[in-house]
Amino acid sequence: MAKYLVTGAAGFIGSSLVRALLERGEQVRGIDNFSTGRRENLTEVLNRIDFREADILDLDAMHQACAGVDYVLHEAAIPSVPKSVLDPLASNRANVDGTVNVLIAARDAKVQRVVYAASSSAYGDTPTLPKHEAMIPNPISPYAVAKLASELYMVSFYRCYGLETVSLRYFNIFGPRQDPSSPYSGVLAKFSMQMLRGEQPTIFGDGTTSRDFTYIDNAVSANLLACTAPAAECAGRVFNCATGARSTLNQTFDALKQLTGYQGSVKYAPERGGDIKHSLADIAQAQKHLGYKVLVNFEDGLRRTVEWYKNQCRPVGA
Ligand code: UD2
Repeated sequence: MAKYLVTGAAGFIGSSLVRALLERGEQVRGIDNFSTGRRENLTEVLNRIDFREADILDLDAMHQACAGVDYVLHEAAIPSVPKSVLDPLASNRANVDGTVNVLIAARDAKVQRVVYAASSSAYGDTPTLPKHEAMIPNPISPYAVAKLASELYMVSFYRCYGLETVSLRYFNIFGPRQDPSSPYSGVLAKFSMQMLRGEQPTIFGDGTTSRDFTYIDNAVSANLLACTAPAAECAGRVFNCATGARSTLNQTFDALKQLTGYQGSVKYAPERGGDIKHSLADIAQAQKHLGYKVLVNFEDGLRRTVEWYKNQCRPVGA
């Protein structure tokens, strides 16, 4: 039994990792400052983990959190491209300074490996598809820059201190427990909930924007593989975490219409500043070096996600 620290444990991805680790019988410590994470995400597992309310910007708290830990899964962040465009300093603090704190604490505690939630936004708007890890990053938004900077810190800590690090460039992860309620929420969470409630969703742009939407189970599996893969295969490296397929926003709206029973139309609004037009991953490196496989495709993932939100909408006892 190994000891894992999940940062951002009350977030959508963090809380999914916590559950998967508990299912495998691992020992889990979680930290969150509830800036974007929610206590409800941990409700039924809270008494099975060592949870601490802490901020990754608090280095002392990070030193305490890393003590005795084998693996750190670093998910804590302020995710959102538009939020970072509005407040680049806050994005930089959480997404860069916070990461450096986690790395320092992990190094000092002699943690075996740190796996980092990097982002596909690092690729930026390069015309080449699919995006592969050897491409030169070309980030657009402050969020993308911060995520890329943290990725480089991961590599640096491996090179300078021998701390094993693996960065997983997440491509639009979605699924149960993703918060649908904020204007900055991921598009699939937002649309699912809006359409189930009969509210009209808004597509920014003409709807031809495409994403390699990746169901949460694939990201969870990539994290677990990144912990156990031999260091020679993955330490100090970056891998795409995706499905290798993409859907446009228009296609996604149509699929959600079927699944939610929404009868209305969609509204179109101007594109969001900082957005990338197309995103699609080459997943060959993760397959080769981590043994990664796509466990759940987009269609099945979307079905499971809508089912989950339907249950959330249902009145208690219904
Ligand atoms: C970026 C990253 C993703 C992750 C995420 C964290 C890319 C390609 N992906 O996701 O991997 O790091 O940031 O936040 O950079 N949209 C609408 N209507 C809405 C909401 C969104 O049309 O109500 C559009 C939005 O303008 C964008 C697309 O949907 O074109 C996806 O937006 P998102 O916020 O779900 O995720 P994105 O791509 O910024």
